[in-house]
Amino acid sequence: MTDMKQPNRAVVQGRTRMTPSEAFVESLVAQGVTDVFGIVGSAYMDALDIFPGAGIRFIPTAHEQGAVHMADGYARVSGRHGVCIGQNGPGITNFVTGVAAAYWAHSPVVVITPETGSLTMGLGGFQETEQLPIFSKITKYQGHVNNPKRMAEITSRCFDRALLEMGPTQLNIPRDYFYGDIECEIPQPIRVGRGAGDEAALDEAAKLLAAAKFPVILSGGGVVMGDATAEAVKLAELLHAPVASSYLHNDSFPASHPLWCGPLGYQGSKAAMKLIAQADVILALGSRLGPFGTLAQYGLDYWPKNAKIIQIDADAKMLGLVKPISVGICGDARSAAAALIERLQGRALACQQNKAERDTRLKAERAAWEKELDGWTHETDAYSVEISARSSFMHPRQMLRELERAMPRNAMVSTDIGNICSVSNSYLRFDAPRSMLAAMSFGNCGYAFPVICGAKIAAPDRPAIAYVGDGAWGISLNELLTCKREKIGVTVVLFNNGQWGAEKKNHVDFYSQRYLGVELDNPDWAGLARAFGCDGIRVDKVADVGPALQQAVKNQADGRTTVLEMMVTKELGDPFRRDALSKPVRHLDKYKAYV
Ligand SMILES: Cc1ncc(C[n+]2csc(CCOP(=O)(O)OP(=O)(O)O)c2C)c(N)n1
Ligand SMILES: [Mg+2]
Repeated sequence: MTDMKQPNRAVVQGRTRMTPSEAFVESLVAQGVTDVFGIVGSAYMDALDIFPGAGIRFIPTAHEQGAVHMADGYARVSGRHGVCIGQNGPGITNFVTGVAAAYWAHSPVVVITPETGSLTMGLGGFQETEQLPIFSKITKYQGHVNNPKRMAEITSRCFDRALLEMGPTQLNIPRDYFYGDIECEIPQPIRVGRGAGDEAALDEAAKLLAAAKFPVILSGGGVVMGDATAEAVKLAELLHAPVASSYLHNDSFPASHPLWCGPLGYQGSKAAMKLIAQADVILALGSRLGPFGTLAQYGLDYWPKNAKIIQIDADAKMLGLVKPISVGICGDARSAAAALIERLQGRALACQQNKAERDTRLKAERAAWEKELDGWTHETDAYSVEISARSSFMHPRQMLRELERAMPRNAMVSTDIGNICSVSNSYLRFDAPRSMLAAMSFGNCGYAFPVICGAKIAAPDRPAIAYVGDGAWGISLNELLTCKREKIGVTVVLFNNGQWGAEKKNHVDFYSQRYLGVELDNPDWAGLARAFGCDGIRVDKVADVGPALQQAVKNQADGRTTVLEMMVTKELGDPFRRDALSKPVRHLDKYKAYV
């Protein structure tokens, strides 16, 4: 017998007799898995038992939703699979929100769902539900082990497909199929590169860029996921093109670069919006051009009506889906950008002629936006001015600017869904990719904290910070238990405004301040963190923000999580869904007052 304390990462070679549990675990090792998140359950205990021998760490979480989010954060930061597992039935249904979030974050998460036993399925025994239909619309692939002999094959396919399609896959395993004797070979991982895309389309794109008088690059999540930052920078420099980031992908272009303009979309950069509005050619590099991300903001309807759009995306189905395009290229952002550089280098470019003039415009827009942000210390609408006058707490924008100043190098920041988290978009700047972990298009409150925990496990040496509103905190704070037990040292910047602010803003703007279900009655959050065995610091002065953040980040080195309870006023920034709300209309007499 081997030493139980010594993990062995060498995968068994050739056709070999083993149990399905062994085939499953060996397949995880073959795919490079070192960490699995979940809550323990009898359904898969036979496999879990041998994780230590395979060198796989099991990270027990407080809630299965937390486990998926952690796997998501882990995947987004490492570029490798995130993996989660749970008990059949309720453990698996607890995964749902996390899987939907990972789907829209394009995270290669493998969701392992042990199922009720094959011999009792349909009889309504214990913890039984059909687990495939539940995830059918939020996974890229669903593998069902329909015979224990296929355990290794189907397990491996779920891993291959998660990376191929950049999204969650489900591995569904009837729980009795972990037992028995099988003979099988552990498959090698299959990794397929997409390359740069169609030659003719690349030629056409190069022609448009060479003729462009005001090209603008829109760098998207594909630049981050495709490790294409260096190519994006080179292409931007070649064209001397301003670079806007797509919504919530602020880490897709280095903020310290002179061509950086900041993000488009909700609470994004006016400089980016005003510059892209002038473009005659837009190169959308690694972006699906999601509809929410290009909505008008600050009264600026900035998406140019007549510009030619070149769209590069690794998923062919995204090309031209949302915005009309001139050229669509299905390719990896890095290879496609390199192919364009090759075609444009040494060629006469129309945009070289007005380079100086374009540069002046770029610098002016950047400077104007910074100046505006410097002066924008609080919200100026009537509600915000009145409500904050009654408070001695910090203005959210002042606090966010201060956090920006104090942000440690190479930090990873996750952001939740809420009014202050949204406003933070203007103040989140990164030099490295895989640094911004926003709740993406699924938009669920409760995302940021577990995600940063997973990110920290993937990158223990990087500062890990979550921005969370107090409402969203109530959904997710249970994972403090995991931080304490597993010694995961992260920093939670908790915005205490005593309300579900983002929704309250709709009451202010559209429902004549008829507040319903938006007030919170908070405990002492910093004290509560200490009760969990973590650190808690209450901050109510702007001058204390930086030192508190530095202290909290220092605590991370000792595996200590700190909650910074930021006392802020109740003022509120622009609403999320101005696009989707309208003033109430009531026809029935009994509701006539509700307008
Ligand atoms: C799981 C989930 N439930 C409800 C919502 C709707 N929602 C969006 S923002 C928001 C308020 C967030 O409040 P808080 O976390 O306190 O942040 P704040 O807006 O106050 O900054 C709510 C309830 C959501 N996005 N996700
Ligand atoms: Mg709040």
